[in-house]
Amino acid sequence: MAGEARSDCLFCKIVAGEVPADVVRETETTLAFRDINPQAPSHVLVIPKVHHPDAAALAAAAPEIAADVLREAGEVAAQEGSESYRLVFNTGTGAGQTVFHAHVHVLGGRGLQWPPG
Ligand code: DGP
Repeated sequence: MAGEARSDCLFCKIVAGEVPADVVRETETTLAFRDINPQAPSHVLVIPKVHHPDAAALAAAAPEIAADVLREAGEVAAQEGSESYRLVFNTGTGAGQTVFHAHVHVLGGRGLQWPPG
């Protein structure tokens, strides 16, 4: 059920401390940790601690936590010294989503091309 930790979800396991992660920030409702496969010099994922399959589902079910995730994404960028940065929500397999627990990629530390691929 959305909102409850799922035993088959990698990011729920990171929240529970069952899978290690390089955590850079934590709040009551969010966790931020370095992506295992960085696509930029600074590549951090910010996730809600509660399980929702993607960002839109999170925003529909718990808009205040979606706002927490966005606020934390900005805090991560500032902490990383990224004056310019990009937030990415891959949604659906066709867009490259591989982990179905809502998360935002915070990419910085280099120039970022537009449009993205
Ligand atoms: P996405 O492809 O948008 O669903 O992003 C999932 C990201 O999660 C991807 O960039 C790689 C990252 N990732 C996958 N497994 C792990 C892991 O075990 N630890 C960490 N830190 N990141 C992971």
